[in-house]
Amino acid sequence: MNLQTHFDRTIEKDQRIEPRDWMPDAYRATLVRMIAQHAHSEIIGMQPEGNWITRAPSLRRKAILLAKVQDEAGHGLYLYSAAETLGADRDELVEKLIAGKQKYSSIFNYPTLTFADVGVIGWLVDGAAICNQVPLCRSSYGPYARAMIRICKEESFHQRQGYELLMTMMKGTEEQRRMVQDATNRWWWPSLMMFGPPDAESAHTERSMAWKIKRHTNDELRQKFVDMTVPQAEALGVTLPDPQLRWNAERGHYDFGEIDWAEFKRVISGNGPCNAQRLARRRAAHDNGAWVREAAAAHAAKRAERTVAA
Ligand code: BYC
Repeated sequence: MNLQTHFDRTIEKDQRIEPRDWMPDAYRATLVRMIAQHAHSEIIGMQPEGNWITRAPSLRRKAILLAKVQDEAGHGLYLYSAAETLGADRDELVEKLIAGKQKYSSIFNYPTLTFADVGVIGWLVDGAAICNQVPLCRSSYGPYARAMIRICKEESFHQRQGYELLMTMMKGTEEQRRMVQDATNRWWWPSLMMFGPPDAESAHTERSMAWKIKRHTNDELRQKFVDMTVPQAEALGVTLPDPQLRWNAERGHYDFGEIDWAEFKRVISGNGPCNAQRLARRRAAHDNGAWVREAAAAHAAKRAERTVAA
């Protein structure tokens, strides 16, 4: 059977494409782009919260936050490995990230101003990530889909820790409730932007849906997130900063206001509030880690020499 036909049938039957299978070049390139951006997001995503580890208000909160940030490093590593199964070179991907040539999620270019931001990131950012990533567990590329299973389990712990932190703060002082509301106001719209541009302007959705890499469009997932989050905000006692947010019985969904797409474009083109700082930190961490990579390579070379000699 022709290779293309075999590939098409595999997709049609909802079976997985595995690393050694033939695949169209554009399918491979789309996956490398998406998985690399996802890996970079996890790695850059450690910064906004990592910033609060030394300032967590209790030992318990510090232990939880440390665990969460470590999970994100782990997610980045699984994802770089998944990209390597497609023939991508991890060093090259990292170089592209620090040279600003490959994207990471817009959301990580906003500052974390108070400890309430840690809770709101868990609730909204990890909530949006789960909404977007659970369907990726059924993505047509095997290694990506399998990596997403564990990632989603861990994301769900992250979301709950955020919500639990916010519930605790909402039961606290007036000042704490004010902090939660303020953080919600700042993170709500950027969280909606995480799902990407509207479907009509999404360059890759149609192709990626046909290949079953993506299982839902950007707008479908954004709507699902809004519908899921409104009752959570009510239970928490915070107001989502959108006067147009209301239940539409006819559609069976919440209507919501217009997203500021000009802001989204600014952020993804490198001009958000923290883009420069995030990349500078990542570059510095990469440079500081050079000796570790050199030592590991020297050790591997010695072991290989010893094996040959033996
Ligand atoms: N930020 O055609 P479209 C996490 C880009 S990790 C920046 O719709 P696609 C977490 C897009 O790349 C969060 N760029 O693209 C981590 C494309 O540009 P290029 C990341 C964005 O791929 C730690 C262009 O806009 N999640 O949640 O079909 C702690 C056109 O877009 C964004 C993933 O990576 C954005 N928000 O759909 C806590 C999940 N949106 O490449 C949480 C996997 C779009 O043509 N990725 N762009 O230059 C996906 O599901 C899809 O790639 C997206 C975009 C829905 C993000």
